[in-house]
Amino acid sequence: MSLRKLILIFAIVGVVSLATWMVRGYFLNPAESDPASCDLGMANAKKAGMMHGNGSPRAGEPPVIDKTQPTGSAPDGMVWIPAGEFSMGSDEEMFTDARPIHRVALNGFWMDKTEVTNAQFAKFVDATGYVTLAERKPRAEDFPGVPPEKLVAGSIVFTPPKDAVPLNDYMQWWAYKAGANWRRPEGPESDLKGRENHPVVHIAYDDAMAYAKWIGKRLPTEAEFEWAARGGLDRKKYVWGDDFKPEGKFKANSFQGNFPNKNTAEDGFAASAPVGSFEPNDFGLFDVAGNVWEWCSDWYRADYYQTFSSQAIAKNPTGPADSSDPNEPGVAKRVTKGGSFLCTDQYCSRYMPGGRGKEAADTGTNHLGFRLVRDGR
Ligand SMILES: [Ca+2]
Repeated sequence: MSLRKLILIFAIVGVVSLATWMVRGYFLNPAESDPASCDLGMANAKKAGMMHGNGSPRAGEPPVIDKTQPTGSAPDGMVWIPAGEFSMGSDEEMFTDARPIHRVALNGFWMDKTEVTNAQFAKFVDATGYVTLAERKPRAEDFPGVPPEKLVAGSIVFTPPKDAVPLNDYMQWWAYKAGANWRRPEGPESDLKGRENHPVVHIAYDDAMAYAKWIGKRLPTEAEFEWAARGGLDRKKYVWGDDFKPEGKFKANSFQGNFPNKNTAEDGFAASAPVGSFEPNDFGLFDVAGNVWEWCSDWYRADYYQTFSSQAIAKNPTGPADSSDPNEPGVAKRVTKGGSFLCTDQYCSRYMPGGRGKEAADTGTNHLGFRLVRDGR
């Protein structure tokens, strides 16, 4: 079963609590993680001889940045992300899947300065007639038992409750909405008017891949995204440093107030913001923390970081060969990075560069988008 199928069954038939699964990756509360599953992952890693103890060599050293500039001018809307070496991952207690911090070396590459916008995605759709997954009617053969008339295209929309709710019931704030897709982010009654420059959302992995193929770029690897997001800083908590609000200034679009019911939007945005609304990081990238989650090309495995050798620096890692999420066995997921406008230290802190997200490849939501990279030099 894929996540999308589960969500559809939940939404249409109302028999399974599926939104729970959907948000686990985004809002994983340490108190609610499944220790048995995590232990199993560790045991498997040990069995496979992948454990190495205290992190790889040089994991405690500052990043190395290759100052060599690329030849030729920058592709439109992209910045050069230098080749280099850094310490990837996080020691934050809640990020159980982001340890140990390990050393990674990467080639340089070009990266979109911003998330792909609605206007940019519209050009692609105009040119190709592409129809996103959320706009397609689910196939009856994929949803046995669901009456055909109830197979309705749609997507997952953040739908906050009026009052405070316990934070262990995700279904209180996520809902499958018929008719929600990139053109209508909150459902049939919404549109993109005035949001041309916002990140496109409700994009499934294959939708992002189709856009990338058309424009001649690719999704970043998880390591490329984290290296780029950190902007050359050394193991800082946020992509701009260790202080959440330096000089009282918001540096990213996140969630303020009481999650999920009361969004005070002190940073100026209750939902997505136009790309580039906040200052760029030191590599010139906007919104690599907050605003919307972004797809990476790697498969997600909760135990992947445990596989790095203590004897070597990982060079241009592209992720594991398959996917495994103990919180949702059997559902293949890709990594997402960067967090979203729904991230808050009260509950989800994965807008920190070391945090990892995950999503089933066929699932889009209204806080998940993407940006692309291109090999350089
Ligand atoms: Ca906000």
